[in-house]
Amino acid sequence: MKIKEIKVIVCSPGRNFVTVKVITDEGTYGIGDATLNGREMAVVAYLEEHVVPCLIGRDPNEIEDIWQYLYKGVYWRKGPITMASIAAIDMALWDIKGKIAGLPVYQLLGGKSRRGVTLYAHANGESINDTLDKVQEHIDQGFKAVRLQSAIPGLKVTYGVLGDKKDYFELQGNRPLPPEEEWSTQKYFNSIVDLMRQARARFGNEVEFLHDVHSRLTPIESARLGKLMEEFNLLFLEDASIAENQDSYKVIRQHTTTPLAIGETYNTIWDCKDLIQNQLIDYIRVAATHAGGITALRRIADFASIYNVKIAPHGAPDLSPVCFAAHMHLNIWAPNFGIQEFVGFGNDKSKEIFKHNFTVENGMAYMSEAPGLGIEFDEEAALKYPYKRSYLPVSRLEDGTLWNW
Ligand code: CS2
Ligand code: MG
Repeated sequence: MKIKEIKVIVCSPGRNFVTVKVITDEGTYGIGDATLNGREMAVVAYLEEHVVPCLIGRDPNEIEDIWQYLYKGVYWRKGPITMASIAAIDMALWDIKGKIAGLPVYQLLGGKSRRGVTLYAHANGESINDTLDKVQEHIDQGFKAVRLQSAIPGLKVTYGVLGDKKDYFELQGNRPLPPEEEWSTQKYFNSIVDLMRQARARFGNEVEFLHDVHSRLTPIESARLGKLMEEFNLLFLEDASIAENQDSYKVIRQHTTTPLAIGETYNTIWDCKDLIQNQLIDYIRVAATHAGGITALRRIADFASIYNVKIAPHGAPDLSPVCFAAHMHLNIWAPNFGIQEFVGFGNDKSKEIFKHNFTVENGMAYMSEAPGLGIEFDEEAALKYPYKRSYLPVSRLEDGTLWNW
């Protein structure tokens, strides 16, 4: 069997998604996600100009060799563009291998380690009450874990809450430019403890709470937040400080026992190694799409399991349903699976394009037993929703200083 053709298809059913379709000379095909929010077309060019030409004619069964070929062969290793490109090819090759074997990919990874995949939902609110009402909605749907993000009094918009805007396209206005948001650590500290205190008062200790700091605090501020959060018994505090400065987690760890999660912007095992090896984090949140696919995430999961660090893959709305499918196979297999972020299966347009049999019930997701990744991509439907340039926001302190979004 040989790779005959590779298509790179961009669509925008609500968010921009980049999907790769690898087609073999025997007609079997596989799909993969290459979506890098805000830089989609750079990945498309990387794939079309550089990756596709050197894979035509290769044997799709050689997943590991093709992974090494694209990772080591490029010489300029790592980085979000390279790793999203490798990831999409990798997912598609696992999809093909599962279809050839007539087995779901998780069976090729070693089978199920659990009945279902525990999910956490998002409660994003314009006020503390609004956020807690959203928590109630998720509890009513059976979720056992909810991430809480609330508007910060005195700041117009902040991560997770868009004010009166329905999405990032609307937030950035007609001429797409990165929307500018304000940040104040003091205003944040004035509201975050209240949010968690009121949440525990209303819901008790049965439901797990999570919170995403989104890398906005300095190391010592993160340490202080971690301490303040201890009484609220969070499942984890995410991206407490900037991801590049891994030493900051030594500072945070010294001051608090609040569990720490990081990894959504990491692209390789090298980004995670020291944090895992030195027991500075408790959950690794790398996404298959951004860290080199199923082959890479399996390696990171295995490495993390040695240190009792669990995987909690990133699952934001700007990762496509194909990435979610890949995560489901890794999550149902990984002995050290922790929890999966879940924001729904997208809008009707997205469901028209991406078809699958994964189900969600009582806050748990259940596998599709279809061969391969268990998700189909409707190219014709995708063509109805063309790409729209969009940017992620930037954040400025009140004095105008550019800060971490
Ligand atoms: C966030 C993401 O879900 C999360 O944990 O950090 O929503 C993140 O902001 C986006 O994926 C950026 O594109
Ligand atoms: Mg996050």
